[in-house]
Amino acid sequence: MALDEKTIETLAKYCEYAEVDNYEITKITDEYPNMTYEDAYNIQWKARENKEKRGTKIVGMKMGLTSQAKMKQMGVSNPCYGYLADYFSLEDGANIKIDELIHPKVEAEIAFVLKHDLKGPGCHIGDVLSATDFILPAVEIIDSRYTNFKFDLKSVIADNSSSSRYVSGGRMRKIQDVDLKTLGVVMRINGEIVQLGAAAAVLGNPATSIAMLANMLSKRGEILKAGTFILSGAITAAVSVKKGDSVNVAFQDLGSLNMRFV
Ligand code: 0L1
Ligand code: MG
Repeated sequence: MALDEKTIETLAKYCEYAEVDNYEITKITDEYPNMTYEDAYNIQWKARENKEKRGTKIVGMKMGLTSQAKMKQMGVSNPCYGYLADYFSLEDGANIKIDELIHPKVEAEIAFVLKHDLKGPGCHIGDVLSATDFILPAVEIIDSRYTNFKFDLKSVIADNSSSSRYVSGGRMRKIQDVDLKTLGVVMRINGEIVQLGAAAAVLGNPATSIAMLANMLSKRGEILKAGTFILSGAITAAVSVKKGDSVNVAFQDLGSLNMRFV
């Protein structure tokens, strides 16, 4: 740990205020190049705590940077996680106010809802399959607070892994009824196909991502409780959206999701 408690608190406010009031900030490693990954998660957890003190409910978790392509692009070998606040959640068919966001991008994901607790270390895919109540389709809207969506891994962790909004709904399924690796998605914007993908893009199998999250959380003595909603990571590349765009994502066996940026 390189940062003291006061600096953690200051940086938590720096990132969280930018998220709430949607403005761009300079990445924090510019000023604190020696900060550690532990510092970065301390900043994220402090911002989360501050939200909860103000009455915001934390409704789930997300994994980010789960594809080899994204990790390679950032020069890192590990994914990252973030939390989902109550106001991030939007219904299928939502009109999403783009003026409340900075430079949003959409990505297709599978959401898991747990029926049993998951606890690391040593959590593996078998534990995830038996602890999952159901899965359902989701579209994550990521929105880095950093200027031009440019950051390094420590800065993005502190910024809650670019979490912003998500749409979920569609058809829920028991996990044993789908082939999680070959599950295909087609993303259209304004009717045009912009992304195609298979869920194996997420660490070979999205359930692996959930196990990894449980193991990462165990380093802080945290667990994934029964009932937790988790975004497992992007199946497609993230695509920028602008005012007026209509997004449709069709998921094999899970129905489709729609949203419009207004
Ligand atoms: O959900 C994600 O994969 C995003 C993680 C943070 C990096 C980014 O904003 O691209
Ligand atoms: Mg994501």
